[in-house]
Amino acid sequence: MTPVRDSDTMQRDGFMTIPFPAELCERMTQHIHGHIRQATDIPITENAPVEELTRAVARLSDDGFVEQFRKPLRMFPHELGGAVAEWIGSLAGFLGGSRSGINYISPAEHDANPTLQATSHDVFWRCVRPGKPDVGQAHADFQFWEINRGTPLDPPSPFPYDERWKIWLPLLGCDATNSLEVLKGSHREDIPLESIQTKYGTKPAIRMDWLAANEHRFFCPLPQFHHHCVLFHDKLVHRGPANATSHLRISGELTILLKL
Ligand SMILES: O=C(O)CCC(=O)C(=O)O
Repeated sequence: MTPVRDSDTMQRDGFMTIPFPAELCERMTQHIHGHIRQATDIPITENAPVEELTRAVARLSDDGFVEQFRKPLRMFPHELGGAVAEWIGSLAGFLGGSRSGINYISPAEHDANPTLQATSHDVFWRCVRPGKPDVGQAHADFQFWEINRGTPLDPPSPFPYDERWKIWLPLLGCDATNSLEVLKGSHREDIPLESIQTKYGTKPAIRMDWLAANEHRFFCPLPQFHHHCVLFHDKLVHRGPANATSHLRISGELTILLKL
């Protein structure tokens, strides 16, 4: 079988969907339930549906949400991140490399969440509230690596690598209207990249006129949301849309480091 990185689909489109282990999805979902229970102090039930989680999170003020749902607090615990990294490590041949893994959390993230370790893997989740500005601008992920290089947000890697790939995983409340959107083939295009200053620091962006001209090309690539994820190129333009549903959208993310 042709490895993913050499496949016609990946070369042409820059993304594909692949299965994600159900057992890991289950553990991730359980952890998120626990975080929401603890952050809101509301005794939500075991396996609570997303509507119940939504009502609990809605009790937080906007400032309370930002404080309790900062990225360092949205990292999966050391052991669970390690289990995900083990699965990613088993994909090296499938992806087309000799070794695959996940970067560690950055020193700044470790400082902000001492329950993690310096060698905890950077596997995290995202919570987008309905009707709130909880999403960033369209970007390509390599922009983050360039912006953060040499700063306390620069994540160490367990081994020298040649390529980075990304995984986006739907976990709770995800559908085609509120989930990752990609711009097919954009990893091979010359994109007018920018960086912008926000209250959360320097963030990647793309020139507005280029985005407006390409708006019609964004689409959600997931044909199904259960135990499947999007695997995409580090240079693929993508975004998380604002959440116009009535419930939370909760998804997982990680970067794959690939040694050829
Ligand atoms: O889920 C989102 O809102 C954004 C996702 C994203 O930017 C990413 O996976 O790199």
